Amino acid sequence: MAGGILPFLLGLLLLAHCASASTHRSNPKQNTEKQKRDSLPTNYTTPDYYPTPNGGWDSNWSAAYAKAQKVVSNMTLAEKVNITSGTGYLMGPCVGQTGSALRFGIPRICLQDGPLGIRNTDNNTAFPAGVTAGATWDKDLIYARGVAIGEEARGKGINVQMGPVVGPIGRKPRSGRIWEGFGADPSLQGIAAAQTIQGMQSTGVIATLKHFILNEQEMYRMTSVVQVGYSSDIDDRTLHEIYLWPFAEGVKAGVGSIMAAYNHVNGSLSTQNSQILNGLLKDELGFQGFVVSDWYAQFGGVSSALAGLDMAMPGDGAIPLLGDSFWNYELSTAILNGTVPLERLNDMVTRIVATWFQLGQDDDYPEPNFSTNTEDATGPLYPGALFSPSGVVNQFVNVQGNHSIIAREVARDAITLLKNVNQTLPLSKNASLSVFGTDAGPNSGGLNSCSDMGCDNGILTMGWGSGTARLPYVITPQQAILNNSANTQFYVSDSFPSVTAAADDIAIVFINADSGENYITVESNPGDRTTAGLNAWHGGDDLVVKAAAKYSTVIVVIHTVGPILMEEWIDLPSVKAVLVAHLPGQEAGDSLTDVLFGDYSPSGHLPYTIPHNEFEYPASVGLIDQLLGQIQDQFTERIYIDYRHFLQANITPRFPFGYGLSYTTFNFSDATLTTGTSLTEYPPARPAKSPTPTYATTIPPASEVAWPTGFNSIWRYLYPYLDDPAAATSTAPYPYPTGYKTTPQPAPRAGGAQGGNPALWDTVFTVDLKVTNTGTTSGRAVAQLYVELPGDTLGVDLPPRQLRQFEKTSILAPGDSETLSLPVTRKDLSVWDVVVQDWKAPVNGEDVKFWIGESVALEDMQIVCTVGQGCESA
Ligand SMILES: *[C@@H]1O[C@H](CO)[C@@H](O)[C@H](O)[C@H]1NC(C)=O
Ligand SMILES: *[C@@H]1O[C@H](CO)[C@@H](O)[C@H](O)[C@H]1NC(C)=O
Ligand SMILES: *[C@@H]1O[C@H](CO)[C@@H](O)[C@H](O)[C@H]1NC(C)=O
Ligand SMILES: *[C@@H]1O[C@H](CO)[C@@H](O)[C@H](O)[C@H]1NC(C)=O
Ligand SMILES: *[C@@H]1O[C@H](CO)[C@@H](O)[C@H](O)[C@H]1NC(C)=O
Ligand SMILES: *[C@@H]1O[C@H](CO)[C@@H](O)[C@H](O)[C@H]1NC(C)=O
Ligand SMILES: *[C@@H]1O[C@H](CO)[C@@H](O)[C@H](O)[C@H]1NC(C)=O
Ligand SMILES: *[C@@H]1O[C@H](CO)[C@@H](O)[C@H](O)[C@H]1NC(C)=O
Ligand SMILES: *[C@@H]1O[C@H](CO)[C@@H](O)[C@H](O)[C@H]1NC(C)=O
Ligand SMILES: CC(=O)N[C@H]1CO[C@H](CO)[C@@H](O)[C@@H]1O
Repeated sequence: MAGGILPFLLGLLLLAHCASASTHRSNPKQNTEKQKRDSLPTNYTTPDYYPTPNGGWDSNWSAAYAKAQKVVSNMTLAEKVNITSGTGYLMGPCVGQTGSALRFGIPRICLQDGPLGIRNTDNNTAFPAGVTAGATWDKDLIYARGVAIGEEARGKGINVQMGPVVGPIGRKPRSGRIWEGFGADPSLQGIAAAQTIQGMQSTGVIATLKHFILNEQEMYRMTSVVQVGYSSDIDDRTLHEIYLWPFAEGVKAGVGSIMAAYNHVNGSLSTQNSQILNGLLKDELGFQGFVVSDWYAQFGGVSSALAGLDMAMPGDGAIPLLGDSFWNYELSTAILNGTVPLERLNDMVTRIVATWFQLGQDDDYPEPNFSTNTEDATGPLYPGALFSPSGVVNQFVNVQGNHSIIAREVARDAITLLKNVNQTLPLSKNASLSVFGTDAGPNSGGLNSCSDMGCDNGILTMGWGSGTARLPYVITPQQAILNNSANTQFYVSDSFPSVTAAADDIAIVFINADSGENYITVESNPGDRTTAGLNAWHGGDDLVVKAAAKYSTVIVVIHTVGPILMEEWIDLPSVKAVLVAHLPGQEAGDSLTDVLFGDYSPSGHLPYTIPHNEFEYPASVGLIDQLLGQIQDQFTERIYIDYRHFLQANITPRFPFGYGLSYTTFNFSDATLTTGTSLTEYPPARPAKSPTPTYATTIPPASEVAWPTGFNSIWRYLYPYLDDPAAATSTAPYPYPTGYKTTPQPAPRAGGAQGGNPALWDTVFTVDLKVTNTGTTSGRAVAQLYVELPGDTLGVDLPPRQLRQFEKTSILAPGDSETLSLPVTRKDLSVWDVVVQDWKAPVNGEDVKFWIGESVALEDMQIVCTVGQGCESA
């Protein structure tokens, strides 16, 4: 989300003042029109999908929906509108909050960022970022990180914690926020998101999977008074096989909320795109929770309600702090005048209340005890109001528990060793070291001196934007190295000093590459890496080259948001070892020295490809920079992103997806292929929907949204109430969107439960194999399973290998073995059939191959299994 988009919004506010503020009130006409899409390429379509399928038909949620139905059936119109609508920017402790229905014990629901810990608070943990969690390839660690984030959210009284991120997926290597998700592959994203969601939600907090969908570039994603946000134009198969895939896994894991993105999809704004919200998410994927808008991503009241939005955040209209809204009092009006069917409002509220029950928040859940707006103990309760009552806003509750342990484990087990000539690593504790680069040291401006981490100064622990958390402290590499080797000289500078190096001196050079969210520009990079490109920042390449000229042994340590170019130095003879430490969070130093000095072998693997240069990517994944008119971002590379492209174009990258060395070596052996559920061309028929809650359909009396007598309202705070409710009732016809209808759509055949037809998750094959540590040091191996599908049989083109499953061993001592089991589902072997609108698989898995190895590259494959023939060494 963009709760910190204040500077951007203030800019808009100024523009709005120059124009006329009244034009930005929700305009009834505007509400129905699709966003302007004159320039949508003619071969993309925006299907309509109405009405919104009601929630509550999946058995996993039936108890929660039954409780919700009792409550919602007794709610007044004002209470219902309260639960769906944010009360305005800066109108409470969290980045967003709804109104309340206290008669039923439902408080103002607090929503807070973000995916790597609690944003803008104190006594919290700054966890490693999503990309770091992905690089561990360790499901248990990813789950444990989710639990810890959930515990911290609950401890601060947050109802809805906004993470994890699977979109952007990493289509564009320069895109600003690819570090918030888990890596450039749908299965890696999906598995990691499901673990994170289950971990977070085990604590009772509602997780938010975001951003739905195709938010693959930061620049121009937002609609402003001067420009409409870009449109991601995509074909149906690519959407299903790449971008929708991790969302399906998240829905299957039971995620409580999903955030609708800023961008358009095929020319229709994400928050009012009935095809993606009603059709794909709520019907095909069977999502039972609620859809929340990204902050200020809502641009129509009626249109967004009809298209399937359930909660508007932060509640204001297009411009904050003007006291206007698309919902709140406008939604009350739209119900009284019959334009938004009462059934739709009932479904919105039921979805939100059912989610609250599903996560057990009716049982002793704390209220917010922190403020995202200030670090002071006391202050205004509603900073957005000119005259606000004051009180205690921060209780400084320490929620860190023992989470530094899990934070360090994730950061350590993500560290990815790319080069290690002649066992340069690990270092001995008394080695004579010279350390270069500001990335080894602290932020010279002070810890957290840049709001939302909007600078690149010192050790890079995370990117910038709303997806950050304040550091309670940071262990810098400098501190941690000093603890391990007193014999170290530090040159915490980005220019190479004049030094004389003895023959056995070792140089460690720290470099980094940063990026973030579009509301902050850092060193001329507006979120996306426009200026820096994929190179190291602050002359990092030059620093390595100069060190390599002076020292015969150079170790490069990289903190990076994503792919980074290394060609200027990777083949220099003195560059002996290279470690990618990703974005480690607060435990940066200790997690690194755990590996540098050999207490642990590195066990991370790249969650993306590292190319030789950017020309190796398809042109269509470059950033689009266009000042006027709506950008049409066509996904013409289709399914061929990251390694899928490199395989298809037959380009050997510098380092392949999944790559990562260890201090030891592993042998995969004794592999067996077991057949499970027999694989038919299409899955068996989906289960029918169970009935959903029903309510009275008569429009409630207008008096239900009259101001309560003696109500002490707060200026600019957003309410459901109307000054003259009777005037809102109307029987005038309403110009509904084209394609609008009220009779339910036939249930899509690919649906049937959370995530889709449950048969898609039948295990159809399992590969078991033995992993043996064949080296002389302890270490952990990752077995990655890639599928090779028969494109001819399926009638589509396909990359030769696609990741579908992985497992990581425990720490294996030299000579020790562990058996890993890699189940493969029906969906893992299927492609999206655009005609039948279902998942299509090769019958009985004929001609399917399973490749198991330590990266996607053929030379890193150890085992290959063929259906009907069994397994052998690759
Ligand atoms: C976008 O347009 C393409 C081409 O017409 C179509 O295949 C696809 O289903 C559309 N997707 C959405 C979400 O509208
Ligand atoms: C709501 O009203 C129903 C009767 O319609 C009643 O049985 C139920 O107890 C009420 N529930 C609450 C939470 O007030
Ligand atoms: C709606 O929520 C506000 C807080 O945002 C609260 O003051 C008001 O009492 C609520 N209205 C009803 C009818 O519960
Ligand atoms: C739409 O047309 C463009 C230009 O011809 C092409 O590159 C793109 O693949 C087409 N998209 C679809 C969904 O057919
Ligand atoms: C949903 O219910 C099924 C069957 O009762 C169960 O196997 C599954 O684990 C449940 N999923 C979730 C996310 O609760
Ligand atoms: C009903 O109210 C909504 C919200 O103000 C408005 O957008 C819509 O145009 C109204 N419908 C009619 C028929 O006036
Ligand atoms: C603040 O957090 C503590 C510990 O989680 C909790 O006990 C308390 O109820 C919270 N404060 C409020 C006002 O809910
Ligand atoms: C952290 O503390 C919890 C209980 O407070 C305990 O269950 C857990 O094992 C501890 N975790 C670690 C990694 O020590
Ligand atoms: C690795 O060590 C061997 C034996 O000491 C030496 O011959 C070789 O040149 C070294 N390789 C590199 C790349 O330094
Ligand atoms: C235990 C702890 O770290 N407490 C800190 C909580 O936050 C306040 C305000 O930032 C600090 O003063 C405490 O030291």
